[in-house]
Amino acid sequence: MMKRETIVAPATALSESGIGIIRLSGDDAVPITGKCFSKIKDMKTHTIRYGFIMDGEEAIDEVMVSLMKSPNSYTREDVVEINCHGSIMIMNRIMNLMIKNGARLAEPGEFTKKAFLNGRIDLAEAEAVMDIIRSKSEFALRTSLNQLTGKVSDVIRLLREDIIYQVAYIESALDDPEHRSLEGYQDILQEKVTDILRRMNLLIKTSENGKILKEGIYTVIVGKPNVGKSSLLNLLVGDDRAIVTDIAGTTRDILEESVKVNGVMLNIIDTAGIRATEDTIEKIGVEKAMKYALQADLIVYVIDSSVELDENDRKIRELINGRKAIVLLNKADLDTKVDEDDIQMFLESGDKNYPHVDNSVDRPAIIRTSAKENSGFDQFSQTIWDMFIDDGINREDIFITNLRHQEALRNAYDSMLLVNQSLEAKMPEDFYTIDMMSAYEYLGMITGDQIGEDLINEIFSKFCTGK
Ligand SMILES: Nc1nc2c(ncn2[C@@H]2O[C@H](COP(=O)(O)OP(=O)(O)OP(=O)(O)O)[C@@H](O)[C@H]2O)c(=O)[nH]1
Ligand SMILES: [Mg+2]
Repeated sequence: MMKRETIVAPATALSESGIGIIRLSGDDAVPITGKCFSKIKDMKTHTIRYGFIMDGEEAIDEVMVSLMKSPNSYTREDVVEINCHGSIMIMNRIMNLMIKNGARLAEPGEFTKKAFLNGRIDLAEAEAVMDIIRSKSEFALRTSLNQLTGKVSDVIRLLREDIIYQVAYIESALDDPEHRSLEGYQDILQEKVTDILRRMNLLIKTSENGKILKEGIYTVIVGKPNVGKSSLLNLLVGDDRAIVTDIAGTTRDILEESVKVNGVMLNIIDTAGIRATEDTIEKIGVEKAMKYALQADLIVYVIDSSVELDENDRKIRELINGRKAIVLLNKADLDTKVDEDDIQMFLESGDKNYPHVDNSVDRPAIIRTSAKENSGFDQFSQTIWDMFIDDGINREDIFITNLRHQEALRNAYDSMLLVNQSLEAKMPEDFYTIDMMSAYEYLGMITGDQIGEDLINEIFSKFCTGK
């Protein structure tokens, strides 16, 4: 077998702290460490020893060294971890010493890449390592842990097995028509394909919900000046976060806050009121508001129901056309000049002017609110839940939250849809084995069973060094 290069990197952040850990992995991890810590030569695997790292005669630091011999280590290679003092200078000196003794500085993610290449974990599990390090919420952490322990991979492997079994059956029947018949097989296959599509669809659904639960909904509040946008933000945050005055054009820049509404995180952005203006600063604010709205998952369009709609509202209508949106008829405590029907008509007439309406997006919900009297917001939060969280999804499900996995899953699903079409059109068998194979391959990209070296390198380069 080829000798596996020994790599070294700090496994903890290079910053002042109680301890710092330097990690080595490779066939020469023990002899390289041995040049500055001779005790390692008679250490047993999975033990830890106290001593000094020596640069010739000079002691560099007082350390604890642990040894994990191949194959029972993170990378499946010999792994040495040096627990030194968490000083940037000491860590750098030890690293330099290791490099002088024959180790190479690890690339970002290289330890985990070795674990993958040496077959200890699959790609989805490797990627979970990075997600765990970066997870920012409990939900994100649990999802990543599920992925690390192979739950995602198990589901994907089962799908792959089911697909390849059918392909193998068809191919063998085509090869050996005397002994195997495909008669009546299309019906059986149709059933299988329907089942596979259903399982994939559920995964895709959870992945959409997973993104929302993990990262929150990017929500942008838009509306004309003085309608109560900042009041809404303050109400949701439960604090006087934004300045609220009766002067139109109070908010000029964007303001970002995270709030939990009905268990769902909203990353909510308050913007400058949208109107035609000559004021330079306000103009920039309006442009920013439009730009943010274009990137939002959800647009909350606030209207002052005590004031007639005008030209500026038409501008905003363009903005929400075909997007996920909620219209709030705010200031419901005042005399009503615009009601639900007016809004409905207003939005519909907008559709005519813009025939390219995306029909997959529902008409915006219209809700009466009063930020002053705190009314209508229960309905608002319920609407958000209904819009974004699918029924039948619960938090214990397997969530595919990695974007790369989601894409592969969608591609696999599309390929299986083609199989479904061929079946319905009663095409000959060898027709759809091609599409089944491509679904099989797409799924294999998730676990790394079917993936090119370039992509592997790209995935691991996003890791931090030392992991
Ligand atoms: N009566 C009543 N007044 C409200 C309500 N919501 C907000 N206001 C008042 O309307 C005025 C404008 O509120 P803001 O929250 O600053 O409005 P905005 O949309 O952020 O305004 P700009 O930042 O200028 O675009 C303030 O005087 C609020 O107190 C409401 O539901 N009812
Ligand atoms: Mg404001």
